[in-house]
Amino acid sequence: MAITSERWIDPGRLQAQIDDLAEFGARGETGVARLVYAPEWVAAQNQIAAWMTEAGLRVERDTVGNVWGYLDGRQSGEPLVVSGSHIDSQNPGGRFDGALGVLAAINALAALRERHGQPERTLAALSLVEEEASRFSTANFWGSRAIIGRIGAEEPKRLRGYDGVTMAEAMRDAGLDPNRIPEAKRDDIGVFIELHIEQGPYLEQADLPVGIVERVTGYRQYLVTLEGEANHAGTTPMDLRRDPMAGAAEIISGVVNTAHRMGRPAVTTIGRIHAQPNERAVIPRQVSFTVDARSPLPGQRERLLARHEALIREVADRRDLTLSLRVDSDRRPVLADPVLVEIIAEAASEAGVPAMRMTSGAVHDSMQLAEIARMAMIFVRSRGGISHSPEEFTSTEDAADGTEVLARALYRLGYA
Ligand code: HGY
Ligand code: MN
Ligand code: MN
Repeated sequence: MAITSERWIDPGRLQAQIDDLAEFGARGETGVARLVYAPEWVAAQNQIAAWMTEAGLRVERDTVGNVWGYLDGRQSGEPLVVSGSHIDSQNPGGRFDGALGVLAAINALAALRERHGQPERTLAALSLVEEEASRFSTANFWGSRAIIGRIGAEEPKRLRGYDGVTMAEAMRDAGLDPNRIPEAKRDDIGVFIELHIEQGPYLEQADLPVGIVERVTGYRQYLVTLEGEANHAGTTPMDLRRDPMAGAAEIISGVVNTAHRMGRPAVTTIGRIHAQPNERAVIPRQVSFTVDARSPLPGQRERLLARHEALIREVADRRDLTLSLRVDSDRRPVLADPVLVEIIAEAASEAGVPAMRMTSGAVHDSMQLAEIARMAMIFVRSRGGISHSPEEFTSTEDAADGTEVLARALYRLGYA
């Protein structure tokens, strides 16, 4: 715990809410599986709305299901200063990814209201509906995309979850009308600050509780589908095969090694693979897999992607496989607003919270909102650098340190 004379944030209240929220969609001792628009997600968003009301915030739900809690300012018509994150999780994930940012925003605004009363400019806590793509593989930040007006009219019917349900049906199940998504679009946000767990090892290695994000990584996610010819595993000579699994193996090993050889900060991951018919003694007819490639350095990202695409095409061609290369997500790296970075650094120093500037290797809602607002992020240390796992853990002290920094940054933005 950092040393400071007086704290605005009550660590006990924050921790109690982290624990209580983790009950919605709890899996095992510490896991959470809270998929967007599922019943446990609806219950969690209702709980968030209740905590916002308890904190003295004016609560509004938009047409996509984001929950907003406003601390209204004296000056109406000024752009909003917003902080928040998402409450959906990986399947299963941990208790902190996204959830901590929502709870930090609520606790920061509660503390500001209790200590300083009404702000000059309106501050808002935001609980976004979806970030993880854990139910709909291409939902791509459903909540924040709705806010920036980037959801295509056909998407609610086109997107189908792993459970076979369309996005439109899932929204209706949660009491929302997919035809009204365009109404969630906003043009009144001036600042968006997202507090998030680091999800990586750097803060722990530096023995620091808090990071100030200067840049969020760029990435591209593909679905690669290779199609060949199914045949008998014993009778078909190797040289006569059109084997998509052999092609997939070569590509997978190639792209992962390309990122490895390129070195930090390039990363490439194959997270999902599916073979058909998926039988022991059958050469598959089709193999599809995801490729997730990232770098926060624009030039390196382009080189990485170019090499991956060249390899994928070359292998498919040489092995006489039919290739479908679908791009599901594609974002260049995004810079945080330098003035906000300074404000957060000053807030950390005022709070006595040691912090370092860093890069986010994960992608975040903040990248979407950066299109319409000045954006910054505050990271808090993740134990062991582990995330997207029930093992994810952030201590009460670190969570409170990050929230303290957030509250003091919001004070500078809302009250000065
Ligand atoms: O994949 C990501 O970086 C994010 O956690 N969804
Ligand atoms: Mn997240
Ligand atoms: Mn995540």
